[in-house]
Amino acid sequence: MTNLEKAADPEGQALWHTTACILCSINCGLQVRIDNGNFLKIKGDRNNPRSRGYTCEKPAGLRYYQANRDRLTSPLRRRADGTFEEIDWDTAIREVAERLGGIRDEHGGEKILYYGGGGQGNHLGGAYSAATRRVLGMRYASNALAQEKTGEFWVEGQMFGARPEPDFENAEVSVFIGKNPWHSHGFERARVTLRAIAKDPNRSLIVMDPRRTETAELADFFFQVRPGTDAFALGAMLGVLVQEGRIDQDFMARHTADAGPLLQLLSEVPVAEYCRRADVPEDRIRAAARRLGEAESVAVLEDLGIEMAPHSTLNSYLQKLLYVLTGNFGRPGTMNIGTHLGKLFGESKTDRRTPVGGHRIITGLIACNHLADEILGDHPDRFRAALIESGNPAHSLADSARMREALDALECVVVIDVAMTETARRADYILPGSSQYEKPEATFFGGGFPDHVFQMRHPLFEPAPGTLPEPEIHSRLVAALGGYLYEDLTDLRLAAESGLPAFGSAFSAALAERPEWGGIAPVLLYETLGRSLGDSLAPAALFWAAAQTCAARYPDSVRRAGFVGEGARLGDALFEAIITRREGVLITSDPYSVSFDRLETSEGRIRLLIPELLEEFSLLRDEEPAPASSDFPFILAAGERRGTTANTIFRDPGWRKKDSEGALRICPADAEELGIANGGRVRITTKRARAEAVAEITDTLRPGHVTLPNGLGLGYPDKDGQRTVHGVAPNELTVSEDRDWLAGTPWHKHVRARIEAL
Ligand SMILES: Nc1nc2c(c(=O)[nH]1)N[C@H]1C(S)=C(S)[C@@H](COP(=O)(O)OP(=O)(O)OC[C@H]3O[C@@H](n4cnc5c(=O)[nH]c(N)nc54)[C@H](O)[C@@H]3O)O[C@H]1N2
Ligand SMILES: Nc1nc2c(c(=O)[nH]1)N[C@H]1C(S)=C(S)[C@@H](COP(=O)(O)OP(=O)(O)OC[C@H]3O[C@@H](n4cnc5c(=O)[nH]c(N)nc54)[C@H](O)[C@@H]3O)O[C@H]1N2
Ligand code: SF4
Ligand SMILES: [Mo]
Repeated sequence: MTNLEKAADPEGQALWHTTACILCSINCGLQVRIDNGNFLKIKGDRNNPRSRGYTCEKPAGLRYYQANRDRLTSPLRRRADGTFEEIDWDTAIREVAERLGGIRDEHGGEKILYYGGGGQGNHLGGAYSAATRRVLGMRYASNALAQEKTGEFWVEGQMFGARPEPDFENAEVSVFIGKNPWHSHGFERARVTLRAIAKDPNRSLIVMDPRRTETAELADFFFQVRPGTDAFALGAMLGVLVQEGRIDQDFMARHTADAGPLLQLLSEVPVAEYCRRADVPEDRIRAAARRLGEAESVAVLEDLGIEMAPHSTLNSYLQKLLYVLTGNFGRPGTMNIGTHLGKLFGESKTDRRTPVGGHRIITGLIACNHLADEILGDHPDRFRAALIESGNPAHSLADSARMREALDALECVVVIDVAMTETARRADYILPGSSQYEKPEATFFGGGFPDHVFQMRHPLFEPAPGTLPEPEIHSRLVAALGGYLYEDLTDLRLAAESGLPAFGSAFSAALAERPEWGGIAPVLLYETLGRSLGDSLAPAALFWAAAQTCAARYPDSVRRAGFVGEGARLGDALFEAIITRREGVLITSDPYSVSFDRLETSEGRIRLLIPELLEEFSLLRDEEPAPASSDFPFILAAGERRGTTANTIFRDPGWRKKDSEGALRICPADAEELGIANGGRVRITTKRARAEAVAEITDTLRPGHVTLPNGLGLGYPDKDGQRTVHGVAPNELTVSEDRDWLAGTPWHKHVRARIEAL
């Protein structure tokens, strides 16, 4: 910096760049300083309208993501002996198009599975992949949402036809079930809001979790439930609400459809007995239910603790009944339905089934736990190939050994990733993406209600040599597969140079003339409007279509956010703001009452009766939670979120300064009985496999319950290229048949295990 520059900018503001964190779905705004292709300093961005300066401890380590020894720097092709050779991009695109195109021609494009599409910070690759999938005639997809949230999506589809989100900032009572927001977040500024709730005598926090988590420590009502028995605890709470006459009759009469059979069932719940089965005190369950019934506002969030456990989908249903029966919807501090810029998932209502097993496909996604069965074997409709993008199924899905076998059985596996993952190592072709800070990126996770903020991140660094942004990869693949000819795009390119209105008209006219272009619209936008933004911003082109759809669907909400214009001009204004306001843009603003208008059930009311789940609920009466077996006396929660985990986004173990091996947590009584010392080594045995870990003795756990962190067990090369695995890969221990009957969600929080001292 020259003295003149220093005088003009004494704080050195010009040295800071605006971006966001990619480590969880909240995507907090960041201010960063960079040097030499990597991060130098990182702090929260006070100008980000959503996170307002907040961060947790994790983004401080982002340099381990941006540069590490596992980053890919060239397209790779598998040799016959299983090793990889570098190839140039032209060869890679040509051969991938030939191989996948060949499988399409021989077996049909529907035999090629798409897996992934984005992680915690990147959803653009998935959005552009729609074009590649279309030219290849691919029909089936799956990703990590189909091993956690699809059960909840299905219930929401049945009840609301939409996805309500919690307003904890304003809630009088906040409820977390199988969710530890202190570490895992799930809503913005989680720790600030949790502390504010805990400090305020007029507000309450209710937590249901077998472990006394950091969140539970702040709770007014903490239910240290027996693992896997939430359906009983929630059923008991609902029973109290109905039996003590604490439901909101007026709300129900106005906004819900027939409730009769449900209320009948709940009136018969043996509350004391269900509390005993869940091992929670009846008087506290009654007190918490009364608190829910009386509160001005209640917001509820569930997560993996009940999704990845027995009665997964039923749990999601019961959780929603807590707030609907008490009328906590469509007001401040309750549950509300916001807007979307882009859709994260497909329709929940269509009844599609998987080709081999005939399993339900929810929101367009095949349950991850069914994937291996849809590949292995000789069923004529089995998958023959896979395109895997920004996902690591060989590590993150149940039963890693079987997942590896399934990947190896495919005729062709193509992986698009930034790193040499466990999945990439089994690919036939690996296409290296530029990192999430080397290209425009964004996520379509919920943006908040009543104010929805969207942030597009601008590239901070040049793409690492040898890498390409995913939109470029998809565009090249689509062109190689004959989806479009560059020379056919000249008119659209020229129109883009004359401004958005001209481009909009030309683009609609082009689609009307060539309907087959509709399916590959993302890459056409990229090659035309995108190129007019400059090559480094080209991937942002898709936001123009997203902005148009958003403005057409929610014109009043977009106007309330301050945008003006009629028709397509409103969408253009939104697009301009998205690509220029780096700290994030308020894209829609709503009155709370709009939630009622956004119910998309056929009746326009909240539907309370879900026959499949009512039946499962009634069967609980005869279900005694399975006792511990002598072979496997423990319940292992395989995959706990900690301050030292961030899915598999950090592969470099150097990131983890504490808990570097990812300890097995166990309570003092169990440790003593087994002769396990704090920091000592233990063996974990499940019906699937064995693993070794260090033990951490903690009184936060119940006897019989142990936990292992998620995101560990990744291979990483040392300086000499020797690959070692750090910590336990949780899914070596799990099996895919332990899953929910309806949505196929794995029971990762409920793995029967034996623990021994070593
Ligand atoms: N630090 C960090 N944050 C993350 C992530 C990360 O890797 N690291 N990953 C992100 C992702 S992808 C997700 S999906 C979310 C997940 O976020 P969470 O679901 O909050 O994370 P978990 O720790 O897996 O599980 C939550 C809680 O479930 C409890 N639990 C286990 N068994 C049961 C049970 O039978 N009943 C009940 N009621 N609770 C039970 C556990 O004790 C744990 O406290 O986190 C996101 N945020
Ligand atoms: N046993 C057990 N298993 C679990 C869980 C558990 O609690 N227990 N949690 C589950 C949950 S909730 C989730 S969400 C999954 C997460 O597991 P995955 O869906 O496999 O996702 P991530 O670890 O988030 O990382 C996805 C991939 O994106 C890659 N990547 C990063 N940036 C880019 C980019 O810019 N472009 C491309 N193309 N790739 C990129 C990373 O290298 C990584 O391979 O794990 C699940 N697995
Ligand atoms: S809460 Fe999530 S997005 Fe925010 S800083 Fe932490 S990991 Fe990053
Ligand atoms: Mo997740």
